[in-house]
Amino acid sequence: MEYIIGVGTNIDRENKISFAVKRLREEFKVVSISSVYETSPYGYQNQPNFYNMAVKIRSELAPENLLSKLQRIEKEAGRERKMKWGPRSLDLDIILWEGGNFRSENLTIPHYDIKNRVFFLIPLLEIEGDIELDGGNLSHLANRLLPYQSIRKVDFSLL
Ligand code: A4P
Ligand code: MG
Repeated sequence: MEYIIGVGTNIDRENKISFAVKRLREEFKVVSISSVYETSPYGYQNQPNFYNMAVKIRSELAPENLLSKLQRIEKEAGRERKMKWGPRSLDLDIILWEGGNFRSENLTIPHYDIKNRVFFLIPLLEIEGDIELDGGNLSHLANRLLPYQSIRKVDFSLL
């Protein structure tokens, strides 16, 4: 199964983004990776800018099992769950998967807020092209938000 993972960090972000890509490469077959983007905080505003990117992986794991594995990687990166929408060392979200819709008590795919977050839409557009989501295609959804959420590509090389 192919999955698109959203990677986000705003604490020690250069190291955490490199760590995330390294660990995803160790655990899964990485099919493609987006650029790294610097983004303004969404939700709670009084916190540092984020680095965000998307990574497409292939895995035999079912969605719930993949989520557990991603949460282990977040933990390795020192993630503590303190505050909703607050600063985080590493957040790994499942944005989309090949299987269409998935819903359980602790997991919803596509990500519940995908349409409102430029930091998901733009990296996704880079990897998948201008695909259609429920509600419009990626470029249409992103263009609507770009006046309010800033995003810029970072010159950051992932070895
Ligand atoms: N969960 C449900 N669906 C999913 C999914 N598709 N992928 C559940 C991953 N997890 C999913 O997430 C809470 C629970 O969501 C998980 O235990 C899982 O069972 P969390 O990461 O533990 O907690 P959180 O991140 O503090 O809360 P929340 O509501 O998920 O926050 P968000 O939505 O992740 O927002 N601004 C910028 N620019 N860039 C960012 O990356 N991130 C956030 C965090 C806020 N603002 C941001 C960014
Ligand atoms: Mg999360």
